[in-house]
Amino acid sequence: MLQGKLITLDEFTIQETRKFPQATGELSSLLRDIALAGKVINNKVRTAGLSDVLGKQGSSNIQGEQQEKLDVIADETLIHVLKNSADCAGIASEENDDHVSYEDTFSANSKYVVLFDPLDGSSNIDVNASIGTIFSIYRRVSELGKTCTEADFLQPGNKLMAAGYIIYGSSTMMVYATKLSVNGFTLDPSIGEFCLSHPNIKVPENGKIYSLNQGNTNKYSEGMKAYLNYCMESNKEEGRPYSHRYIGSMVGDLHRTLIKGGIFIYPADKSSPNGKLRLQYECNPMSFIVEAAGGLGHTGEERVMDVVPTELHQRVPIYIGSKNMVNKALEIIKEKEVVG
Ligand code: AHM
Ligand code: MG
Repeated sequence: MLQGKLITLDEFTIQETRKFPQATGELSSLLRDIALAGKVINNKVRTAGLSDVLGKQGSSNIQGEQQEKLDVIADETLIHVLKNSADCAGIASEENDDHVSYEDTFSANSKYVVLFDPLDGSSNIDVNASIGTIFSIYRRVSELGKTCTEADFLQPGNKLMAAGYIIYGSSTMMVYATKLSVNGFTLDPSIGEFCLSHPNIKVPENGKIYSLNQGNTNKYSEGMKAYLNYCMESNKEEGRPYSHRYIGSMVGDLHRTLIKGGIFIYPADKSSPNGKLRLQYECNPMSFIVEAAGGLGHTGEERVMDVVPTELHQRVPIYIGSKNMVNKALEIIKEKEVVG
């Protein structure tokens, strides 16, 4: 924690905005709205065991996955808060089939659209492990004054204006990135404000933790198996074997990676040729955050953020985290695939 004066998220974003005379403050105000939704969701998550919100909703999302009750509450909260925001033209959510264009005049004149995964890692809800909300903010490409269109939501990650996540862990934190920096704010429940606690986060270039679902090894490519062996191989100078840590919640696993360094992988495998994680709701925002902190996010073929999305719910393989670890993984996998 910083010693001395508390800086709230609002104060911080206002200070940042002042650095750019042409800035209108709309992005700061949108971040404030997302933080508000985060606080509402946090409240539901924190009391989930007490109220009747744990467990399955009994419906499925577009991907055919069962929705948890809290998934639905988080989704509705974000949609509602952003609809009332003066700075959001529309949203797209991992939980819904299509994007939603807000029809009112304020929204039609807003320059930004927001994409989100309302509650990532939701299989962890019932066991009280870290889960999170992931969000992305794009400047719309459709005509201002009209309702937004799907093209606004199908922009590559390299066009992101900002991205972030709110992690509901042992404390609640909001981490958000612009191209300039990544900053973390811890929710002080006594005053209900996110306060700057992790200024200018940089992901270490090297790390000693690998994070992936090792139970899927039999389905991995020969290249991935070779990389796993490398992680588990003994090499004193290089600090191997590495430790394996996997929560099964991308926000939790990547928050650790951001702070401590390491690599997080959700690769393609025999049953999921494009991996499991979604480009627009998980991989792009997380790559934007990690790269703004000095790390790397890659699909194995190209930078995640250079993939041109063709559909809202598309999936991509992902290798993300400390730059040197990601490059080493890609090198070993390529080598094996060329030889094999
Ligand atoms: P969700 O958005 O339905 O919660 O699924 C995404 C989650 C990620 O948080 C996590 O990294 C991954 O799924 C875990 O998948 P698996 O259980 O296959 O290892
Ligand atoms: Mg998710």
